[in-house]
Amino acid sequence: MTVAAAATAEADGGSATRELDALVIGTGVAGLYQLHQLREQGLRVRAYDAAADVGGTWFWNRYPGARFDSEAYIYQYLFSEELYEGWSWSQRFPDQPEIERWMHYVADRLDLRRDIQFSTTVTGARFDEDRERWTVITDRGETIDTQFLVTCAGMLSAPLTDVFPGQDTFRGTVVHTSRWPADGVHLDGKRVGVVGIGATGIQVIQTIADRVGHLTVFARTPQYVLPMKNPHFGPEEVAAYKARFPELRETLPRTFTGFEYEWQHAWADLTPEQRREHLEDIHANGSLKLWLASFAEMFFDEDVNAEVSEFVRAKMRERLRDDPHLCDVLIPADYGFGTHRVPLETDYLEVYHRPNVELVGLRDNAVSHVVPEGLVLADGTLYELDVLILATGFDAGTGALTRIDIRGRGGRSLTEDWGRDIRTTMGLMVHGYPNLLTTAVPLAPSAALCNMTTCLQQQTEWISDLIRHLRAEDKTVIEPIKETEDAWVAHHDETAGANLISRTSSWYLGANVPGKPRRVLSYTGGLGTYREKCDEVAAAGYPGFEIR
Ligand code: NA7
Repeated sequence: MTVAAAATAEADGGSATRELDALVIGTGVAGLYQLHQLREQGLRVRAYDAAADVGGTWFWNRYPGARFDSEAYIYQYLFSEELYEGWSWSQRFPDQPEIERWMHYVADRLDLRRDIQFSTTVTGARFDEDRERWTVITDRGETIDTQFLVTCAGMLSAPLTDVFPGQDTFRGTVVHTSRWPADGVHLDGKRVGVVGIGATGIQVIQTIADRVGHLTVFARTPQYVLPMKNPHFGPEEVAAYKARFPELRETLPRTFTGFEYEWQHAWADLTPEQRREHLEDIHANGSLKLWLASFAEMFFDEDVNAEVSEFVRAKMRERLRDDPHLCDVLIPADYGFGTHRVPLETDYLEVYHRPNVELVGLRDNAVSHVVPEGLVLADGTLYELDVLILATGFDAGTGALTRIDIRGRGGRSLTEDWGRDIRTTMGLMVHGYPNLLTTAVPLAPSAALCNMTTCLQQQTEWISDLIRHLRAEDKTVIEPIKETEDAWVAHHDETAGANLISRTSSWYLGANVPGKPRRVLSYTGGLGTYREKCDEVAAAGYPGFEIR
């Protein structure tokens, strides 16, 4: 059916092509706000989500122990004091059910649901060069004709679920953490295996250890961890953080990582004793501050990094009671602290002292395959299990979009393009894909290294301003020219190359997905700088972008 015929069919009440000014993919933190902003501009806009309700990450990740590593009072929308005031958090780092309730509150307060279609996966999108519009299709067989395609699909929403051969032969339950069923998985008294000790695995392990019969943790790369301090918030604490709204709204968007803290001291300005004292203070803070705001030099200077790494290792060794096996498997020795995601935890290391918990190191003996009875390692050892939990991570940054068949000018495929080389213009657009506007994709801070609400607000606001500008100028199409993208990629790579993050193999570089082109996914120049650069482009009328 042609687009015109489809429009007629719609008028007749039959199968239809819906016409929009903007289609938003996703209704998590970014998608909800993007929908709100574009609707406020008077656009015909509609959001689509594969999930049955709003929340994005916080819809999908309902595994036991899922919670914030960002303080609740900064993981917030800052555009409306009324919205901020209307919700009170019960804890500094609340858990998934509370976060999901907050996202429902946002959707209800802003009356967003009437423009959202749930349980619908966008499967393809093609830019029609004659009409200069996108044709989008969904798994429900719908076709949508839209001027702008705005992706708010999340940076960690393409789970790596098919990890081991034979998974489908397993007699028990196998579940990826981000596909945890809403009605739960029966774990009490069971023999449970967890593969993965990233931020997710850690939260699961520390939460279920005392419920299960026997827990086997399969750990490959050791992981630095920091203890979380998670006090409950009563009326006084809530009033205190709410009073900070004007300050937070002013400062957060200009910080390096979108968190409320910034570096206070230069390494060289302190004596060894003062450095130690400072690290101890920050460690006691029980947040990500030790990672994101102890010493900036930690990210650039190997000697400084080595000292901070040793500080964290010593803390871990002590809690592991210097047990040689536990220390060997759990404490990193060959990469520096902070050079990939640092998780917060609560009594996680202590879990390994429990009699019902067994730690299996995979570095020299990888998982081979799954059989009906359980998991088999390379040396043939079988671990019999009732439940196998895969905390095996995501195809980060790109996966959410490369799993959609997105075709730009000349029928070029984003999946193929990013399969060769991951490139974007400021993480907001891609050369060759006019009117495709992206959030939480590579080459912006929101691809990993940021408090997501802060970063995603900035990106969705930039996109809204861009669309407002085009409409005011009576223009309909925008695309970054190749040279603009080349320059951004070069700047990104230069910035990343100076950072020790670029030397640690992790999902921050796409290293966890076989065949994925390597590039530091996140822009490492800091959110404040990134924001300035984005604002400069907008203020100058989008030089380096072809507009017509
Ligand atoms: P991560 O951080 O990617 O962690 C995945 C874990 O799974 C990690 O320990 C991996 O070990 C392990 N893994 C993955 N594949 C395998 C195989 N084949 N064998 C053994 N172990 C494996 O994902 P998370 O979900 O924990 O966290 C992602 C982000 O979500 C997190 O940073 C927060 O921002 C929220 P490896 O390190 O590859 O050796």
